[in-house]
Amino acid sequence: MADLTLYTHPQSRGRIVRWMLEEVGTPYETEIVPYDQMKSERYLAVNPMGKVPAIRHGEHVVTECAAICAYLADAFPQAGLGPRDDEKADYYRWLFYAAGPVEAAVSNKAMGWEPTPERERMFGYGNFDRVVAVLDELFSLRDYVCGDRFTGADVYLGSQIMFPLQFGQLPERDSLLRYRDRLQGRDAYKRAAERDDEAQQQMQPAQSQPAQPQPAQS
Ligand SMILES: N[C@@H](CCC(=O)N[C@@H](CS)C(=O)NCC(=O)O)C(=O)O
Repeated sequence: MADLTLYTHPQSRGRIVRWMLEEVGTPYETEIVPYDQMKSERYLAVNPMGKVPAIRHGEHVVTECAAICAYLADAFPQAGLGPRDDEKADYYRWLFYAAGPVEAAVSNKAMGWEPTPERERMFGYGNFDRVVAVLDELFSLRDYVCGDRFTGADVYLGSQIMFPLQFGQLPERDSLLRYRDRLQGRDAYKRAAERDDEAQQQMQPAQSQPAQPQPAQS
């Protein structure tokens, strides 16, 4: 029995962590948590937020996709997914940028809401267009978060770009499409997607529920 368990749902951000686990290449078990059981006492004991994904590694539980990606890169250094010393600045900078400003900007916009120009200064992301422009410039100048080498930060930032592109929540800038294509060409990405697609097919319709924010209807 592996001492690493992924708690996930195939229609969720759990896909990010599945991809990271496939990049790491270590054995793990999967426990699918249906949406109607995420607030069960049993699962709240794993993640008191009642959300997936989470991992259990030995005695440790880690939640939050970005933290899980960083944790796995550290815990399995042989996979080479953590930053070298000269990559740390970019790695941490853009990992946290993805988990904070990018996620907030995209999800607020997808819900049909943006701060007014007078209130932008109160929001960590300022405004959606600026976040897009920063990402566009970043990937116009480099192939991966840390330059020319793929790391765990690409699993997370890449996912924060790929999911919104898929749902029409980010503009299709050439730089972002090229980055997406590089990431989606990876064997580990394809393996992870196959496993989640299979898990999805095996679920009863009642257990399956899209978790992506849907654009507000006007
Ligand atoms: N900040 C968390 C977000 C996790 C999250 O919102 N997961 C959604 C699925 S994508 C969920 O579990 N929703 C179920 C619920 O809130 O009841 C992370 O990055 O892991």
